[in-house]
Amino acid sequence: MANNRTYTMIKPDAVSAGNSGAIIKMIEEAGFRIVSMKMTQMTKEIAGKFYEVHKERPFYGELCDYMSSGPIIPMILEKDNAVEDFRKLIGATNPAEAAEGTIRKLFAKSIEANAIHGSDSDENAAIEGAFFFSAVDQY
Ligand code: RTP
Ligand code: MG
Repeated sequence: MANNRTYTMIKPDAVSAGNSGAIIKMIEEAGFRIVSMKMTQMTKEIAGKFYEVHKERPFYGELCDYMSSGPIIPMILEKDNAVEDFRKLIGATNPAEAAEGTIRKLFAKSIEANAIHGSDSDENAAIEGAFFFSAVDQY
């Protein structure tokens, strides 16, 4: 498959714990090229927009509070089979169920504060990347 892209963000728990560097190293060692990267913080309203697809789920309010509680590091990544391979690298949503050696197994604190995000489809990767980065950043 040709090179394609996914969207990720290192979540507030991993940034505040000082694990960003170790996580970025794992991402690069797994063969992903960092296309775009920055540090920023979402307001609760912006987190609400980003997670609008989850608005009917019981954890939506808490998730938006949590994701706006501190700095995050959004990135666009490139690799062949990027979306699927990145979901493998990060592991299951719940760190208790994440495979050994995955980013969430190593760094996640809980099912909510689970260190990192990974897009679940090519279509969502494009939507999520464009939410955080303008066209000129996505070189
Ligand atoms: P992500 O979108 O962050 O890559 O995570 P995911 O696909 O593995 O999980 P998803 O179902 O999309 O959920 C989005 C995020 O919501 C939080 N969550 N909390 N309290 C709960 O039961 C619960 N379930 C999910 C997590 O931060 C999850 O990553
Ligand atoms: Mg998801």
